[in-house]
Amino acid sequence: MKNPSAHFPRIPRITYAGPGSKNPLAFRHYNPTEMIDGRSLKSHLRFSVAYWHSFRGTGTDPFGPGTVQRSWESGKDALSIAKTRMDAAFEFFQKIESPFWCCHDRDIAPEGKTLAESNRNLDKIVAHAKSLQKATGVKLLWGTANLFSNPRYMCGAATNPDAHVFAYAAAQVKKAIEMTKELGGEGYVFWGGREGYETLLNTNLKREQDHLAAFLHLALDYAKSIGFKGQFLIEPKPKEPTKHQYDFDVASGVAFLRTYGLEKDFKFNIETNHATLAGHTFQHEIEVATSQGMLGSIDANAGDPLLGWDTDQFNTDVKEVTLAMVAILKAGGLGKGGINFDAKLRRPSMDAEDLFHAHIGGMDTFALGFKLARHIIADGRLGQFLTQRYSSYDSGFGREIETGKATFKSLEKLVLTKLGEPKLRSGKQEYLENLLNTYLHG
Ligand code: XUL
Ligand code: CO
Repeated sequence: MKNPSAHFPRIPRITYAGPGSKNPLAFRHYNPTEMIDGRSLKSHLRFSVAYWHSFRGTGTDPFGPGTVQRSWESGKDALSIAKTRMDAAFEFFQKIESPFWCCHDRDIAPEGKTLAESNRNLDKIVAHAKSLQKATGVKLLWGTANLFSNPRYMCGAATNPDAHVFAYAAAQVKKAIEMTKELGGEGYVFWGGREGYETLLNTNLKREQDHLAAFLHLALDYAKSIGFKGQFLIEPKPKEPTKHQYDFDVASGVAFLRTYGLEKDFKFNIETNHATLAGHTFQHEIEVATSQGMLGSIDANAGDPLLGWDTDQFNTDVKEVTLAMVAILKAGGLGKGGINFDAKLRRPSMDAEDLFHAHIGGMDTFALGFKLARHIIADGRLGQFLTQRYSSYDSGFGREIETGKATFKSLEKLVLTKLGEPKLRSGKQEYLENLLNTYLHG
């Protein structure tokens, strides 16, 4: 990069100033170099910036055009703008201390008139991204393909009733996997895009699901054939843009992957606002994934409880994030996944500086949640309560139930001859909620 301050000249590199700081452009909880269990906080949390929201988001909504004005969005043609935009993005990644970024193919390079032209554009920008990655040390967390914006995908990509569209999507994903490999991506994400339906009057649900599975098998085969070692990830979402998305939530995703023999090769990228749209908590979706050993990565954001759509806000809810971090840490952390801010600024937040406030808030919230979660686990009272609550399964007939030795007959005999009526035991929810508050607020 020629001039590291070319695009955000008034904003310094964000540094850690501690919880007492009143500086709005400093971290209060995220100290990237703080060592915890022999590793830096930066390497525990593996933050990532989402290119599509932070560098392609314009502030448009269904009622009006974009509001943001970015100094780098000018140039002689789409490719040179794409390059300057990427310079700005890497300046941002460095200044905000994000070790990773994520992108769709079409976020970074303009789509051409033909697939061949789109591929050539992508090659040029990928080469630029590669040199910026090398110069800055910022890495690609995961790559993906945009299979939802272009009108050709209006009725789905892999689930399109027209095999021609399936073939086009296959060609696009082939290239997107190559892009991800070239940039050293740690993973490759499949968010369902428009893989769903509006009405069953025009939809063969079984064939569409079969086609989606066939597509994922083809993607896996191709990735293996070119030696791409990154983790494949499914990102469930119940609705929006389609009324019913096939990857509804983690539980239905597990069933889908197992049905089609894909469960060993895929994990989940769990997004907070997708969880809440499905009627679950973020923690619930993480626990369903970890219970299957299938937690892959996190798309960090938040919805608005008063709205029913994907608002993709930066998450500043310490309680929600702490509970999610407890679930993540109990499962051994994020491994090669990370915490990707799949979140966008509100439409009136049109200043470039707002990008910094948003990410500082998200990063601080996750750093604080991480620290609180470690404290909760180390303190042990919540864990002990759970252990105690299930202890009747640790020995005797409870153990026999868990190990498959009990039968309906043996259990009936026990109840009739020995156990009688079970004693009621409190679930202690109010006590536990108070305990959680003491961790969060003292
Ligand atoms: C859409 C969404 C996507 C995926 C990547 O709701 O979350 O941005 O994360 O395609
Ligand atoms: Co997402």
